[in-house]
Amino acid sequence: MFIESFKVESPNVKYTESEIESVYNYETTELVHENKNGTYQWVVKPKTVKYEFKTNTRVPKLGVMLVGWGGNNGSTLTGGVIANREGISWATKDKIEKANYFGSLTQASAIRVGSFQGEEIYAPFKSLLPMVNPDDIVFGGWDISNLNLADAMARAKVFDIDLQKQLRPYMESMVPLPGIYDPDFIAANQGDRANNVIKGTKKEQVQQIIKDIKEFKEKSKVDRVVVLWTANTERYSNVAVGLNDTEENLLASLDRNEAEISPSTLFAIACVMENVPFINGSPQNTFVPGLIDLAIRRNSLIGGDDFKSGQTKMKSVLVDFLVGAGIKPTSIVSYNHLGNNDGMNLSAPQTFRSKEISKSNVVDDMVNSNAILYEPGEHPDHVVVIKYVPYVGDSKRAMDEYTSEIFMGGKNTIVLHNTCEDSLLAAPIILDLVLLAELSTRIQFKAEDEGKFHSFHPVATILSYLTKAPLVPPGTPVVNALSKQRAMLENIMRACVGLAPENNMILEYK
Ligand code: NAI
Ligand code: DG6
Repeated sequence: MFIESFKVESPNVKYTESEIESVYNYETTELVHENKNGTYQWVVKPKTVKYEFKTNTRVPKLGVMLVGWGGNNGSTLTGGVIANREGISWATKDKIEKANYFGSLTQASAIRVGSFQGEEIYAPFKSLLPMVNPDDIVFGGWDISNLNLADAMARAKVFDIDLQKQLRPYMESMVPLPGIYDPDFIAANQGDRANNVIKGTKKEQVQQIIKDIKEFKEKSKVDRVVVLWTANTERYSNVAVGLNDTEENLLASLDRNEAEISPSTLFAIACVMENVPFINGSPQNTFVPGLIDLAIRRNSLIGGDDFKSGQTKMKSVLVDFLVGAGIKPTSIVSYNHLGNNDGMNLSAPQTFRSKEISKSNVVDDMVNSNAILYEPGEHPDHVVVIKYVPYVGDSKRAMDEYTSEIFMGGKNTIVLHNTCEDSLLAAPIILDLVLLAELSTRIQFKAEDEGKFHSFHPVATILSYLTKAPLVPPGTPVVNALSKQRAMLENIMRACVGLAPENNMILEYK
């Protein structure tokens, strides 16, 4: 059965006019490596830590500024939200389609709330905590190409033509602000697009971005702004002592107009200075150590990297399943071709390298979790290939071969072929990223030994379900397995309303 909403009634939960307060017992373990009579042994001690959560229930009017607004993802997301808001339907050769938010964890997935008379009861994911309704988001942003969003949507060739015609009047007046163009960081084949660029030194460019955010906030009368990078993949920037290794060095490099500060890092600096959440949807190392320092010191949310949309999402499910089943993946070969502007930009070796890195490390945690299968340091062969084939446009074709060792020397090969419009996968993920980033800024918590409530760590690991290479604070484990990432997010949200984590034990029926 499906219910639309629910309220928790418990001595541990209080709903006030502006907050949900919950007391939550976090059941965890403490590990000790003990010397008992000359032999070391691991001792695991169950431990309960009392936490208090406070969620501000006043949902702000949210502005979302996209860097790369006129790209395939930017125009598809903007058009998709307008279509939902306006209740647009359109004819295809198959049927009449209606706008939806399929592919969005927050808008189109469900959580189990319990059982009632022998039946499992589910509710929308978004019913857990008050969240911004995506229909109410005001969009804005930057692009190095000056096309208005209606023309950008036509250039992207993602939506059916009947839908494009209906969206055009809403999108014609939306024009991206000039972006920061630095040809050293993206493929040379993007040069023709760059007709809308901010001039000046890097410091002046940062100041301009700050001004843009302030003006957007004022003009669109939004309470909060989230900025998300969905612009071209950049090459990695060098990380070097004295350049960007600390906050001081990064800011000094900015003063010196140092060439090696990438446009995405400049956008991120501007956002951190303004205390505006900044999310990186591309694979490059925008978050150089100095920027992470800056964000931590200013307690300003940063999250990333690289949307986890298709091939990698499958990988973080399939390898988790294989390794979890005691099967040993030994070779993973991932090939894809696509023909959109992203594919064209990735056809340059330096930008491809950024994508190769983010796509290659996504099974490490699963492999490292099972020493019955893998020797220390052993890893499956993992190859990533991307080719640009203009004809297929946004419709990406991904082919994967997983070879594993099974019982008694047997081999198992699984082959997947996945065809899908890339931007239709990415747009709902962008939506989730901005909605969850905003929500997380309204949550405060403290453990029993902490005096004061505080927000989540500014490096937002809570967003990791949505990214290929989750950015984590220094010294924190990276989790790539999709089901663990989802459980983490859902269970933290459940804790905020005093619900136990979903443990799937269903003991009442055993
Ligand atoms: P796109 O090439 O269609 O759009 C990128 C836009 O960014 C372009 O309009 C370009 O003019 C603009 N741009 C480039 N540099 C800029 C700058 N410095 N400032 C402002 N605007 C700038 O690409 P698409 O398909 O929208 O993808 C965007 C990013 O998302 C790419 O980096 C891609 O690798 C990443 N991504 C996409 C996924 C997908 O499934 N579509 C999944 C994972 C990541
Ligand atoms: C080619 O791989 C283009 C990329 O931008 C991908 O579409 C994007 O990284 C999605 O990756 P994945 O592995 O989640 O499908």
